[in-house]
Amino acid sequence: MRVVPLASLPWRFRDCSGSAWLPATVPGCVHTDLRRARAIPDYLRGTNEAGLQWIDGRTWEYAADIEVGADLLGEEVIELVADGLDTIATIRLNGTEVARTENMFIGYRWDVKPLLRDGHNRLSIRFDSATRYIRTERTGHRPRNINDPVGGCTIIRKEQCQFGWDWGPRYVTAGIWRDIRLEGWSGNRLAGVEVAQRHARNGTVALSLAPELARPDRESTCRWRISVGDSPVSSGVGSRIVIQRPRLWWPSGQGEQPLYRLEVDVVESDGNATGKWTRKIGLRTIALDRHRDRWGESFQFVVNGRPVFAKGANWIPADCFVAGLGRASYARDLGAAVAANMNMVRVWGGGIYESEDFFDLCDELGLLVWQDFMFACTLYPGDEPFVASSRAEAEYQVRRLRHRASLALWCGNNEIWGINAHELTDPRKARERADYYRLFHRVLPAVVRRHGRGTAYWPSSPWRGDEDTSHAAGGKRGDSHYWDVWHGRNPVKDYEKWNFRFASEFGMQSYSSSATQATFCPAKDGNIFGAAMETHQKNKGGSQVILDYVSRRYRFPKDQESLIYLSQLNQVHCIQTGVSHYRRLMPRCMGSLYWQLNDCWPVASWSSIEFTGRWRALHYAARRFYAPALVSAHVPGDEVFGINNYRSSTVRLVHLHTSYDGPRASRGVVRWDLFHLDGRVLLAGSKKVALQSMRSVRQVTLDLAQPLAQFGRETIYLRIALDVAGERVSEDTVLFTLPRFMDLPAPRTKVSVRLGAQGRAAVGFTSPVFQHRFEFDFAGHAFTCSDNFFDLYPGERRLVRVRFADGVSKAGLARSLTYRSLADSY
Ligand code: BMA
Repeated sequence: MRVVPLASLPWRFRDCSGSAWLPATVPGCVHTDLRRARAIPDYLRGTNEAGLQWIDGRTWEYAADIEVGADLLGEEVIELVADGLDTIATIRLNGTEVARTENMFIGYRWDVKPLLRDGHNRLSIRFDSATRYIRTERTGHRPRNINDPVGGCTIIRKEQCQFGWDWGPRYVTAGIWRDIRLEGWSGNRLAGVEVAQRHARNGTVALSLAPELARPDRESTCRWRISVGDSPVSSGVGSRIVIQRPRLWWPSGQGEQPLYRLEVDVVESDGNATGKWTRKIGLRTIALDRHRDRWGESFQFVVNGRPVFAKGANWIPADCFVAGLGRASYARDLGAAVAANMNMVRVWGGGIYESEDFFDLCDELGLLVWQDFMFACTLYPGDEPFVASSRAEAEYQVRRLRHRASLALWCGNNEIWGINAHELTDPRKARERADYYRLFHRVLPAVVRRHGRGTAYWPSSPWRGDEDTSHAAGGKRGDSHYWDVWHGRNPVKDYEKWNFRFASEFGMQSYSSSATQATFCPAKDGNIFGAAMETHQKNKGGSQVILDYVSRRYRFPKDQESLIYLSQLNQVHCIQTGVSHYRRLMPRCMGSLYWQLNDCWPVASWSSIEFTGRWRALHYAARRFYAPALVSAHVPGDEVFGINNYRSSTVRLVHLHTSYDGPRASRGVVRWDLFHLDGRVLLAGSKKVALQSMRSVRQVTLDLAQPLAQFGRETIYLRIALDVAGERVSEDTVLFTLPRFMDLPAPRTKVSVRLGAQGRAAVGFTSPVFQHRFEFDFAGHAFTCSDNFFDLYPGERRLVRVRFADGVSKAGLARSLTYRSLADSY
């Protein structure tokens, strides 16, 4: 096969309503090209979003000149291959129309040999306005809009969150968003190889190879070679490979992630070579196990026969412009996910089917992928062309991703049933219901069954296997989204009311750090309630909700910087409450994926990693609450506010639980120390505990009625810890009232800095008094660190390992170091 790459050509683009040609980038899109040409202001900055909405109303044309020689023209077939066109595209070669497309998620291939000339050729792709398309097509489909502020995004097969979401801007873009090339071949072309794995009881793994040829009805033979790392494993001829002592692929935390490199050459009986197919595969089985049990029906991922508690978060597109995102764009946040002890990400259905780079990283890192099909929230049309396009998209994507070691599940959509159940069960909406069932219960599962190599299909998230959307049903079966905290403004403790089998979404917003805000907003416009910051808060009333939750828990902050900090502490408190509860419920609950891991632009949102890569307090906390061995406290009582704001408390008992999901049983020691804020230890104890894999155990119950009565709940706190093999693996602080009612002592901190080689430093913090959620920063320096936003206990030095991206000096570090804890916020 002869491949002529086209992305690297000097492309140009223009506004068809009359502007001059400008240089373009492929893969790329109109917005980023306009910005590179300085034709528009920075789309991330301030309130600029509003002034850039004209772009999606125009028609854009991309063009390139292609030189073609006799070598290529000598091939029998020459195809133009486009892996992604966004979206309403008309493709012309030398002035003749090749095709029109309407689906961003399908890779296309057209025979263009008859149109190609020896020498100079001109390829042009015109992108019609997607917003105009929406207004003029499928005019009979006008569902209730959920996230798109203008409406109509479900009419088109295009990244849905481009139309605006409650964490992202509305930039409806256009362009050649993935690779484009010419492929010339003669005789036959190897399109792919379908590889089936059979794991036998005796531990061997048999692979069977089924080559897929562009001209299928011909005899062919596979020559294969398999290696792992740098070591060859075996090679041979035929369609069956038996691996005697396979090294199995495991999710992170359960074992290693060996990837076998499989190379297959397919040769036809007349000796014609059709091509080579190379993939890295993992030897593993992954099943979604739903068996009847005492609570209803399980919902758990079983990898190589072992049930695995899914720990992770939801993934949204890494950028509001997804064109051209590469490995580096993904490595940062997926690496951070694994660093926070996650083993699963859910690729949420309002974004894109992610690239090979994304899946390479998930395979290498051991991150299971719950993969939604790209349908979210609002009802979709059911006309024949729409369904056919959706089916073609599913076939393309399922075949593209089916060999991924990390691929754990195909899920039909995000929340469409959950949000629209009322309409879909209304007898007057029979057509909508029929359309919904057809797409998500027949068309998509049929594609997964046919091409998905055994990967499970689940119709929607959330879904309970029947139409019941109640929280109670989620305690029996299926997966659940829980938004009573945040959207419903319920008390945080309500997380503990429901015993979900699998929590696939729950979240709490916070503000991005000032450092991230400075990247899009000059300080003078940085007031959090001003226009620039509100442009970067996409949940209607989001700031009110943040303030509501912050004011329930913390004192009135002394400045905006402190409000941002408190918003992040509150986010930690909420998500930690949820996750610890779900982990305590194990094995009834077998998954916790909080909303959301990442951001697509700098914004106030539910993410634990800011757009700039900076970790919010939540991400440091995630590393702690997703640790393999966790100690957590369940406090059944609460602060109670009565008539006329009189306050009392029902707090008395504290249950200490261990939750353990390491692969091998272990032992540890649970410790607890009850402190007075003046530094005295009032009570201390420890207990040796057994840690069984995938088990949570209530290990200790403390009755603190006496010290609470004697000292008052505002002056004491409990430190809980879990040690394994003499090492502290988990630690937390239990407060007995809201932090705003505690008179925290004035913080005093001693700092030591030891600078090592290659930007590494060991920084020690000591405080004579308890400091809650101690945060440090080296302003102006990019760094990663072993911990942050932790508790400092009196007289105990906390050593943190810091790694700086650039060169630093000790004096420079001392100058840039800032720190604070809760008592500094008011
Ligand atoms: C969930 C998601 C998203 C949304 C988020 C926050 O339901 O599926 O649609 O961004 O809530 O509201």
